[in-house]
Amino acid sequence: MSLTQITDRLWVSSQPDVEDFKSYRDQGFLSLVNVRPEGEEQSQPGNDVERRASESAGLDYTFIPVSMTSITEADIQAFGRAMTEASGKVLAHCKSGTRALILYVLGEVIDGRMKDTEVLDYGRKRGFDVSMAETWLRNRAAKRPEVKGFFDPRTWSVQYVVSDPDTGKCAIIDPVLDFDEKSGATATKNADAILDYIAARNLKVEWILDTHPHADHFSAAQYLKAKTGAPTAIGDRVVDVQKLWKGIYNWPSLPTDGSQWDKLLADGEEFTIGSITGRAMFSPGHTLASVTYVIGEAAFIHDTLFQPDSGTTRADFPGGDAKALWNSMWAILRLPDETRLFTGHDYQPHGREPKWESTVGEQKRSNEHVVGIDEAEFIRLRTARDSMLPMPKLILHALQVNIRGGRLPEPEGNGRRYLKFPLDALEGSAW
Ligand SMILES: N[C@@H](CCC(=O)N[C@@H](CS)C(=O)NCC(=O)O)C(=O)O
Ligand SMILES: [Fe+2]
Repeated sequence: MSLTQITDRLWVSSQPDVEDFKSYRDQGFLSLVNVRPEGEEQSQPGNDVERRASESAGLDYTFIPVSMTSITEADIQAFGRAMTEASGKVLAHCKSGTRALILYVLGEVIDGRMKDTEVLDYGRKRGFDVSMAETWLRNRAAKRPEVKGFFDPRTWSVQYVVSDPDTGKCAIIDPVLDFDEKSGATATKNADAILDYIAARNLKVEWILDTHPHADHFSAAQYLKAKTGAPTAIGDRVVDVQKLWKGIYNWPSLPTDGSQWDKLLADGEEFTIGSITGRAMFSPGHTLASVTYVIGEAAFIHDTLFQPDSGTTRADFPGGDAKALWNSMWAILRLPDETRLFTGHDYQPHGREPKWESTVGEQKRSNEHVVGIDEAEFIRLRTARDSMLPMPKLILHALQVNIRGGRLPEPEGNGRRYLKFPLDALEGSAW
């Protein structure tokens, strides 16, 4: 097995033997990236073995499982992160080394350091056929809208900027306002990263959309509205969520008419992002008000389906319903097979890098909560799993902000804002 040097930092190779990991460390490698999905071949050691062998050899380890046809921008971002975070030489491998090199060159093209016309030659000079990278770039150029995901590792949330390449108009979906529950501090790091992206591309924000009132993070909708002037919107059933939580918080002065948003979208209602049409598709189950945004040939499905290796979302919050979730999930799966699906969370099973894009076809082929599962079985497995899950740590913090469209509580006389917690109001306690 030979290593091929790509840059002064990156080497790629075919499947290495875990016995050799220590010698790689001795040769100055500090980081190992495995891009092979589990079970490609019987002889491959697999993620767990490689992770343990890396740790004991003193190598950082990153797991980005991809097949030639399943590479997404999240994988390319993860590869780039593994490269920038490594403080020295990186060895990336798959079966032959080609996929590892493809992830690298795609990152170079996306970040503007390589031209797409240079890709084939770059690979050939190093002994690899990277024509799949060219195909990937061609497919991407043909897709509308352009979608950029921003992963928040604190809450495992994915925020999106969805833009129309023809007009430079965009929407922001499910932005996160940072909150540190231990200190009570708030910050705008996530939202500012989105604003930086928008400014760098000279995009104009037409909509700030939330898919539902989130139970695990504050929405940054109000902050972004103040910064961009764009209107906020959510599904019109949010009024039912407001009524429900108004009772839980004993909050008589809370208006429950949705007036905290600029626009309430009805089921099927359309909106535009430049020349692209979007549509709100009612998707209850996780919450009473959840919506999927179908924008061009992409759908933002948030907390219905996760990535195919992670099943579906929970349906046990107040107002949640497993049967409604089943119906919502199948309404999404009846979209055309090639529809790109963008999920709202990724909980990184087996320590793989975060991922957020799939297609209807992939979900139907491989999601464990879809394949071979009927409605009764889904409700049974969903309810059984939900009964084991603790409440999200920020549910009581987040709802009182998010049912007001992402507004923090008004400051009190001393200028400070305070949250309020009902005691013994929710099921799902830790004992
Ligand atoms: N550990 C997380 C869990 C958050 C959570 O419950 N997320 C919801 C979506 S808002 C979910 O569906 N989780 C699925 C799961 O945990 O299996 C937290 O405390 O914030
Ligand atoms: Fe959620």
